[in-house]
Amino acid sequence: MMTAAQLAAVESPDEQQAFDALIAAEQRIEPRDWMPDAYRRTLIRQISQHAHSEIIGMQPEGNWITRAPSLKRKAILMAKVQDEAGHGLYLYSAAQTLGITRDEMTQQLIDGKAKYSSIFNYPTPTWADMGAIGWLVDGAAICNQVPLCRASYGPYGRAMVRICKEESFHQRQGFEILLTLMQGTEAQRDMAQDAVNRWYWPSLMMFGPPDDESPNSAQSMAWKIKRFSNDELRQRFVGMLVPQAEILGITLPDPELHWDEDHWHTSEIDWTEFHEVLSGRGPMNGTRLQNRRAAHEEGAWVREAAVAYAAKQAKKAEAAA
Ligand code: FAQ
Repeated sequence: MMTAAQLAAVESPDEQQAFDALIAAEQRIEPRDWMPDAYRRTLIRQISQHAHSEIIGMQPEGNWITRAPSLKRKAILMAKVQDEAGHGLYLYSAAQTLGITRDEMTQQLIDGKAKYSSIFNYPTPTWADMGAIGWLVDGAAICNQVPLCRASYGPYGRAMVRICKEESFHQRQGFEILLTLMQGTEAQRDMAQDAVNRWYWPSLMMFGPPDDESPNSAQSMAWKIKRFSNDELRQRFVGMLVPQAEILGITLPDPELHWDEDHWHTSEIDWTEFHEVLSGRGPMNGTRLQNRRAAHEEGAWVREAAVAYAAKQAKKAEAAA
């Protein structure tokens, strides 16, 4: 059986050749360009999942805005959560250039049909979780997303540039929260270590399944959407964490972790947990979706008002013309 890309090549050989040449020459594919259907579908899948992750990802930290330990911490956390909303919006806009509407994507999310990152299905019971999310979750996001700035699809790559700049601030603020706690009382140090113990393994799962179980990687790398494999990026992340953990005085919760000639040797990741979370059975999946649905329903009047306002403005403009 022919793959979707081969089928497209038979249907439109000239366009396929032009597309292949652009990819080979490290040029960007833009919305106006012809592209194989499978390339378009892959991008819609990845970009919309990424956008949903940013939007759902506001919840674990949003949970702490009213309880941040000082006015300064509250202002920083509010700005960070607001940045994540912005990332979601750029990414929805990038996906829209591929022919899907924002309404369709939102509907897929609230119907529970769309994936979003597994990491946002874990609870945030203590203030130290804000440090662990910034350090580990934003840290993993940077490792994964810096190469996406060179993704072959123009609107995605360009959106990633600003997103990555903001993510690096986020990572530093998380590191600084943990550093402050580690320089505090014994109870504060324990709280920081406990948060890292809980977030470390899920943050490694953010990079996706191992390479030999990643059905999308080979094609996405051939299309230069992904530049490195899931395992390569996971390795890079562990390498980044080790010296930073030392500075913090925090122990990464993996007794087997060590450098083994040319790679980081880690204990086996619990992929059963990963698949459970992806199937909707993580600790917070239900709550996250329920909150997103409620926000959508409660925001209906805003959307209606915006449509009514736009219609009124259009009528006015028509009357003036
Ligand atoms: N969670 O064949 P692969 C952030 C799915 S943003 C859930 O390897 P692919 C910022 C995958 O979709 C975090 N699902 O797939 C922030 C596929 O499902 P499908 C989000 C996962 O696409 C910080 C199936 O498994 N970042 O953190 C996960 O080649 C703090 C097979 O996997 C992005 O989305 C997972 N962890 O590689 C916000 C980055 N892993 O669709 C707030 C862009 C895999 O076939 C607070 N995305 N799956 O049914 C990517 O780089 C890629 O899509 C991967 C997965 C690497 C995530």
